[in-house]
Amino acid sequence: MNRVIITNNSAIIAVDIQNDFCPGGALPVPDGDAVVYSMNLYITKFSKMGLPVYFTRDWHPQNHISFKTNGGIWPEHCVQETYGAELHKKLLIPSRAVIISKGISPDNDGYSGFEETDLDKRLKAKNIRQLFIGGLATDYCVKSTVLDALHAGFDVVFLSDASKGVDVNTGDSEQAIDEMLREGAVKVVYGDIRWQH
Ligand code: VGL
Ligand code: ZN
Repeated sequence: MNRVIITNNSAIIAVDIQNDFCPGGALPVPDGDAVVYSMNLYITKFSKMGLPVYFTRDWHPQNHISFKTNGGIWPEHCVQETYGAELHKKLLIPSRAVIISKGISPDNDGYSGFEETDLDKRLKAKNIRQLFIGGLATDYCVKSTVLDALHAGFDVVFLSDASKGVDVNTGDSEQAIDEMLREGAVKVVYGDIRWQH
């Protein structure tokens, strides 16, 4: 078990918990909506402790490179201003939360919340040093966001009970988790965390 301590320099990032990544959506993660319940537990705690809460959302233009119609590997998903791009309606969004849109430029995958966004700048401005990261999908956007966070020098806690993967190939999520841990992330479930204050 990994015991993890929250500090005043901690923040949470809920990655891409959007309709298109949930059952019935354009690029559904199996059981994707099951992360909402656990993520809400984390969000509630962070919010009550006055710690910053960030959401990322995949926010693609119609001509995005990742779409099959444009030569990519994915069905059209999370097109800006569509229902599929909306955050899941049961997700708790504190009024002070910040939503980071990513994957906006047509020719970048935009898997990571740090890619062509001001996320790093915002976190550094708030003196954040430890990031709790989970959401959809473990093997794509969560992984990329975690790895970029580690490379940017943050301590990273991967929220395994608030994340699910696409698993295009069997074992992709497990491999993604191995890679995140190898690079220095710590993996937890809700019960591992010591909530001080
Ligand atoms: C994602 C595939 C394509 C993700 C986004 O959020 O993990 N996966 N775009
Ligand atoms: Zn995408």
